[in-house]
Amino acid sequence: PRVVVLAGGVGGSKFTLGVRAALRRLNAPEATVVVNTGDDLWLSGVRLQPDVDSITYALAGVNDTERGWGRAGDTERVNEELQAWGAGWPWFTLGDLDLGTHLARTGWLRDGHTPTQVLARMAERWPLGIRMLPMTDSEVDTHVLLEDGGRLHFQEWWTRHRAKLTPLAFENPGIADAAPAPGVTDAIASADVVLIAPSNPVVSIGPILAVPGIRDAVRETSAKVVGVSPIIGGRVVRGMADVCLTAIGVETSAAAVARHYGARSAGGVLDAWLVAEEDAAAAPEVEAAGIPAVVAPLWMRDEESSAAITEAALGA
Ligand code: GDP
Ligand code: FO1
Ligand code: CA
Repeated sequence: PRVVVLAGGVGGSKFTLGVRAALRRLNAPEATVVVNTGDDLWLSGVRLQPDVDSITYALAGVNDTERGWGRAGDTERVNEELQAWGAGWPWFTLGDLDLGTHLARTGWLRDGHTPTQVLARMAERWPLGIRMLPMTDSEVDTHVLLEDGGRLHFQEWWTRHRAKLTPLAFENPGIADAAPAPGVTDAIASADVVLIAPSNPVVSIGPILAVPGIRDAVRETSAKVVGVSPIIGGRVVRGMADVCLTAIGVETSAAAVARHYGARSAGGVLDAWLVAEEDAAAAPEVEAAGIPAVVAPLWMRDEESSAAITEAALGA
């Protein structure tokens, strides 16, 4: 099957590894992952793409699996020097190997290549086995609006304040004028299955669907659209999706997130929703919203357990 995955960083990369493994078993390795670029930012003169890099490094097998971001075995010599200069953010670490990626990317962007072209070039270094596309070539970094009227880049809100400042809303300035990256809507239109990774529904999947044209492409494709719950046992596995969901008035539960995405038959994007075994009791609630629910183990402990989720989704 031709598979398209919509994904963010940590949940997205663990899921994408499983998609690749499952498709290899079917001898059908044709998959495209459309990656959130709302997390991107400029820092110390370089362009960072945290979710793009998390997935690239994970598919290449060079990621730091403990931290969930950056390169395995990285060092921080350049970062110490940046800190000594008072450059960048004191709470934000740029690893030496990771900085190589940012420098290469920024150089190519300055040479006039688009983010899509830059990502294609970066993907040539390793046999990733999955085509990666950014959601858009426009810079639409996610901002967090705060109660006191302030506004922070999502990365500052998360890495500096650890999501402790109550968010009122999330915004992607400029997104109304952004277009899907070349190839994104075609991939969705010609897919057999579209998978929504168990990524943050608000700041990872939210921005992807907010790029004008992407939500419509998902609504109109002849592919089956299957989502995987990022909530297990009524909790986020890690990260700050609970804080993000609360801000947009959605409960942190598998059923509430399914209702947030909505049934395709009722104006939403889902044809089916995978809920964790721990949330089996929520399945009737999901079905009541017109979304067929499939109960499956949703812990992505390793490539095998993640591949089993893709197999359950393909069976749905
Ligand atoms: P980020 O960009 O690094 O924040 O990562 P994503 O947006 O791709 O994914 C974050 C979400 O992944 C969180 O809401 C977690 O609950 C979810 N997640 C992480 N690990 C797992 C897992 O093993 N299983 C499931 N179902 N969800 C997970
Ligand atoms: N997360 C942190 O908590 N602290 C950091 O210093 C940090 C540095 C960093 C550098 C490059 C990169 O691609 C990601 C980095 N992250 C860091 C992770 C990132 O902020 C987030 O976890 C994701 O963007 C959340 O979706
Ligand atoms: Ca992210």
